[in-house]
Amino acid sequence: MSDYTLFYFPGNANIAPHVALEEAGASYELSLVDRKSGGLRDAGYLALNPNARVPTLIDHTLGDLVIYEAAAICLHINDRHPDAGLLPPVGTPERARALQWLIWLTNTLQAELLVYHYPMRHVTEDAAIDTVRAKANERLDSQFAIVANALEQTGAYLAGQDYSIADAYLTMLCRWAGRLAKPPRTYPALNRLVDAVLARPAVDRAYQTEGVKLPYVA
Ligand SMILES: N[C@@H](CCC(=O)N[C@@H](CS)C(=O)NCC(=O)O)C(=O)O
Repeated sequence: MSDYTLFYFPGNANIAPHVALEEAGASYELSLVDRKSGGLRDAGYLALNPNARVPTLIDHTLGDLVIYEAAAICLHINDRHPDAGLLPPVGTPERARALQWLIWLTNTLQAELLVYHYPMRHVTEDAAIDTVRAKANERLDSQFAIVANALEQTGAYLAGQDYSIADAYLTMLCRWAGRLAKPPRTYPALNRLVDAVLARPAVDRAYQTEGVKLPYVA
């Protein structure tokens, strides 16, 4: 049996944890949760993740520990594979930056992208959908500008000169934002980062296995 099972749907929030598993050279298997046929609300899946969201990870090396939240899964994989280079060393400025960005990505940029993609969940009248999406788009524009500006300051990657799992997380979110009026790749710093992340063999393997089509990020 593999050490981990990752529940996923192609291109969803699982792709950063999937990259983490690949970078770590971990022994894992994937389990498709078919969103289109109600898989997220299947009783068996809800017992693992009552949020009815992907991803969920089972860590078979820890008594079948079940863990959800994509960023938490990335951190957990880093803890289990400390030599995989997923995060800078503990106690360094680079580590602090990587953590800051990983948390910001999940609780700010990702949350806003969900409003943008699911505006209907935030209205009582369909007539308000366009306004909700437009306001989300405005906030996303300023958030992508913030992270692009930070990348200009820190160098190649979010934590500094070296890649971390936060960069794979950002790349996942850039992909979800490809249809914004001002797509992430229009910022030179984001364009460079996305290219650098996608050139990593571990990233390519994760995207290909999930069947996410090239060029991955528009
Ligand atoms: N905070 C969660 C969010 C996960 C999430 O929203 N996943 C989406 C796919 S990208 C999902 O399962 N959506 C199902 C739905 O919204 O009904 C995480 O980061 O793991």
